[in-house]
Amino acid sequence: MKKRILSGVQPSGNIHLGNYLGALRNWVALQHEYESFFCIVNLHAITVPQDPAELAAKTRELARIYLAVGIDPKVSTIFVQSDVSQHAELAWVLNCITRMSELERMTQFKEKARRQRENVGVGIFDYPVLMAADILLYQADLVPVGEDQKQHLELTRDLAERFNRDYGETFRVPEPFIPPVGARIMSLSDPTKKMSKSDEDERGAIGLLDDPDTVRNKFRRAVTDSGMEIRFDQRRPAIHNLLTIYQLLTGQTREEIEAHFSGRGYAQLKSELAEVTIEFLRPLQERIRAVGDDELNRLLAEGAERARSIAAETYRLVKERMGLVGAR
Ligand code: AQP
Repeated sequence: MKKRILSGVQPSGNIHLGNYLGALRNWVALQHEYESFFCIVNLHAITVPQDPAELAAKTRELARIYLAVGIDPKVSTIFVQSDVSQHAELAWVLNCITRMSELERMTQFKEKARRQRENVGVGIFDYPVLMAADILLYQADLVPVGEDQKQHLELTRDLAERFNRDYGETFRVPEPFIPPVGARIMSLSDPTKKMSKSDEDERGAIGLLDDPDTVRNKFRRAVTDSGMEIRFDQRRPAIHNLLTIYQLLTGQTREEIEAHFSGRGYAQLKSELAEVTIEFLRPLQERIRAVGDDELNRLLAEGAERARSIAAETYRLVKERMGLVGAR
């Protein structure tokens, strides 16, 4: 039997190169080796306020992006989280075995709470528990994510182990899969922060749907470090970030890239990187536009049905283990 993977992206804003290089790209590579479930995590997206019409549109846009980057619905299951009610149900159960102190420690919560300061939603606080439910429902062996999700994965493992210990063997304990390169693509306007959909400064992220002029402008205005040399050097995070994006999009080795840019300036790097990115995005955007509405509806309905069958079986077991029974 193939091992299983599960991962997801929130339909909360413009999907960017960080999401692609840190997550989606690896899903495509892994899907033939693993039985794969790729979720559009709209229940996670509503942990911050969303415009309903926009959320619905972004959910469908993200499904198109999954298909366009190369997720093959013949081998992978693509579905929308809110189509499978067991995600929210299992999250409640897991809430009851999670400690406040565990969630208070989460870096993402602390960062988002700091940005929102007043009226921080309970949903943001509880986000990692819902994520644990997403993963454990499918008995995933592996969870391909960017570096930022590592801490959440550790909590998922702890909750699975705790439940198994207290109620009997129920969940598979998943491992994170974090790519060796690209796990943390940084903001173009502040290379100390990760590239993020929710960044107020839109210049920090290259959206997968950005047009060529926008891409050129964003790279042109990207922050650089002091110094002149174009080398992969962790101590110069801005250039390191630009070079990492270049490396992942061209498939060239670091040595080839350093040799290519030897004696050239930052402006050259930025303009070549912009063109490489535009050439990568052009066919991707065409494929996104080519996915028809009917095709999308059919795929999402099939995906939800397949996901539901597995989620229902796990949740039935959870209820049995916990004594959650009613009429027989
Ligand atoms: N900058 C990044 N570099 C590498 N991987 C990244 N991921 C996100 N940002 C980077 C990975 O993308 C997947 C989906 O992320 P998400 O939508 O669930 O939310 P996120 O991690 O919180 O990403 P954003 O873009 O920062 O969204 P907002 O601003 O809405 O919170 C995950 O696997 C993540 O690791």
